[in-house]
Amino acid sequence: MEQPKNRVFSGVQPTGNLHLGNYLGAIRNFVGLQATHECIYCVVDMHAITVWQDPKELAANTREVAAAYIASGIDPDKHIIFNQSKVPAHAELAWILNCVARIGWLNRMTQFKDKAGKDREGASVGLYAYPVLMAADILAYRATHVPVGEDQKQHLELARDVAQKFNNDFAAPDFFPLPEPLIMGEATRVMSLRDGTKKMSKSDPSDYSRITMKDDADAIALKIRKAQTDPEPLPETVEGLTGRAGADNLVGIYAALSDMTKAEVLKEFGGAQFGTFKPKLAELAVEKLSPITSEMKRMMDHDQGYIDDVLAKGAVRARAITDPIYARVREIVGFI
Ligand code: AQP
Repeated sequence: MEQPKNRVFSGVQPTGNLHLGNYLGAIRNFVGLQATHECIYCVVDMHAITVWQDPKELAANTREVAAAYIASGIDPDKHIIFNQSKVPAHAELAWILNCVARIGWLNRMTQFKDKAGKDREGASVGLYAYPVLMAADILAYRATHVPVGEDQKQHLELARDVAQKFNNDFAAPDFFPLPEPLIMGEATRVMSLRDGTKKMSKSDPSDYSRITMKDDADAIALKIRKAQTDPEPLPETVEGLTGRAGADNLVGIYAALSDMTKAEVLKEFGGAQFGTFKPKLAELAVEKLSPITSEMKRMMDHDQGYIDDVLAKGAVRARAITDPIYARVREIVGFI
């Protein structure tokens, strides 16, 4: 079976509040990879239900992530956009890989510890096994590259360990490629606007912690104006951002949105007060996000049929890739 060389797989959970971190850490990079790679972009609805989701909201959020992909510039005719639950190989391979992965490996996953919090006994089994499903998502396509934000690095390492152990256990050298993480750009970990030491996240109770892909220009400007900073002016160098998490975060966001480095941003704004910098950042964020936001809104309000069509056709094309790979996995494992 021929091994693809440049096959990209990645996904976003349809858990609502899609935010600037998801865009800069993931979706924007998905767009850029289309020119050089064969890309498969998934709305990972099976991951979403590892914590409770209202079924109606899950369906709406699934369409919304697909709309965000398309509005950001992913071409569903050239590449594949689909939702995970439509392709059975994800769940089927995940079971086999659950039997390959070790409990000790999963016990080290920091995201489970963060998400389960103090009530570990009350967390779902799915939340615990989430990284193995993620390994199955990638390996079901024998994908070679996975663009993700920095928070997913540990899960990617686990996917590589699972792939390696499968290949060793079943004496199938190189059957699964060891997928490479692609952690790209100046905003691989966008932080909360309320607390520069915490990741910007969908589940933060404060709306002011994140800029969402649904925010209008006024909301974006207000959230940036209220973003936590300090009284000092911006430093002249990147080293000067050390210990200034809020400032570092805003400079990183500006850099990513303008395709500059942080050093270049500070060359332009070093010495400026936040009263000057924040309106410039708001202007830039509105300029970059509002065409995406309005196209997403148009699709969600008037063209849900198109979104559903993209997801259905994408699933058929995704299955055409996973079917022969999973058939080979069955043979390797000894299923008749
Ligand atoms: N703050 C972030 N900065 C950069 N990248 C980020 N990503 C998430 N947050 C940031 C990247 O976005 C992609 C999709 O993420 P996800 O929806 O699958 O899951 P997540 O990491 O759990 O997202 P959230 O927003 O942080 O949700 P909650 O609040 O549920 O924990 C991934 O590539 C991720 O790295």
